[in-house]
Amino acid sequence: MPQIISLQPRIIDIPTVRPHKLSFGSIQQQSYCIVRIELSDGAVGWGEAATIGGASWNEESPESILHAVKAYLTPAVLNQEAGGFESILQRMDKSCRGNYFAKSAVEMALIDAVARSNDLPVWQLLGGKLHERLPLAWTLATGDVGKDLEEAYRKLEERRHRIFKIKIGARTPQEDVALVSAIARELAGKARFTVDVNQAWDGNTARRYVPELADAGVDLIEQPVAKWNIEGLASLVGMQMRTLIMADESVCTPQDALMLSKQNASHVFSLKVAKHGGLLRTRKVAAVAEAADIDWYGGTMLETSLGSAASAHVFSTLPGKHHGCELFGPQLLVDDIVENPMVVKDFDLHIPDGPGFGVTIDEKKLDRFDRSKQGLNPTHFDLGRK
Ligand code: MUC
Ligand code: MG
Repeated sequence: MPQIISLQPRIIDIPTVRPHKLSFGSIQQQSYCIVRIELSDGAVGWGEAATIGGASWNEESPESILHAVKAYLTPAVLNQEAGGFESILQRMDKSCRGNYFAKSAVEMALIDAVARSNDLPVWQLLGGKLHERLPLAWTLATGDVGKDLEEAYRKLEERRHRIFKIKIGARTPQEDVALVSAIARELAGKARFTVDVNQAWDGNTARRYVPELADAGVDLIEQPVAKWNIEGLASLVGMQMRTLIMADESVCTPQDALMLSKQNASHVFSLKVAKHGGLLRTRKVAAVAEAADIDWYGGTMLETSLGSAASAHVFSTLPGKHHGCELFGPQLLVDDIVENPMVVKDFDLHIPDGPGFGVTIDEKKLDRFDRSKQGLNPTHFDLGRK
């Protein structure tokens, strides 16, 4: 069995094609920590951890990820047997608590390398593919109804997306409900809608306005309240609306998943490789969902085609009821870091075959976007008016 002989992390920054507005601010660039792992048999694998708005989506940032990988995770994994995934996860946990995004980047690169070393697609290593394709959502987040509708019509026309997630929470709830209702009315019968509040509402606001979003025709409401507000989520589930309540920031570890299920606090979990700490732990959270009769949704941290392909591989192996995925990150970026992005056709994302994640890294692109070569762009994130 080959060993891990080198691990090289770097930060890259890629501008977005337009400002992307979330409840906590507006981004104009996405930042990634990219990890390259080399094995003693010559196989090379690539991993990625994406953050949104520096350290504002959760506690980790590109800089903290780079530091954790260099200072703690590299010494924990160097010279270890590459195929010992669980033992490597344990070693990373021993040397470094939390830091799930950082661990996910290392584990992703390792799994890619081992799959390539065995000439297998990653979905095969993970137990086999149940889905050849998944419905692919797009996020409307320009903050302007006219621009959102223009974008939605273009996506429908191109047959890329007919599920739209609308980012709300930065304006007043009344303004948000008006925006969502206007978009849903205009596109009625042509598309389905979800909204993501990214924790912006307190429980009373959510109980007041979630039913209005349900009346507007929204299928799924993602993280309306703070990540700690499990009782708030449970009270919304208890309202028995046709609209489903989805946890995102609240569900990171398998223990979070178990606690949410015990408290009847979610109909759906948004799964994300980074926040769960890797592909294997994504499967563990999905296993809790399956056991608790909770659906899953293939979430994104707006990864490049590398992280999106890794996510697509693990999502393709998951049983249980799902609501498609939102691995549209590469389309939001001015450029990509792979030579062969995943195929999007007839509103579905097609799961790539291998070897590894089935995408080939373009190292010239990595150099072009490398922060150490271009410097940090301080205007990339706007905290907004709140
Ligand atoms: C999130 O919280 O879900 C996913 C899509 C998008 O537009 O933002 C992200 C983060
Ligand atoms: Mg979310």
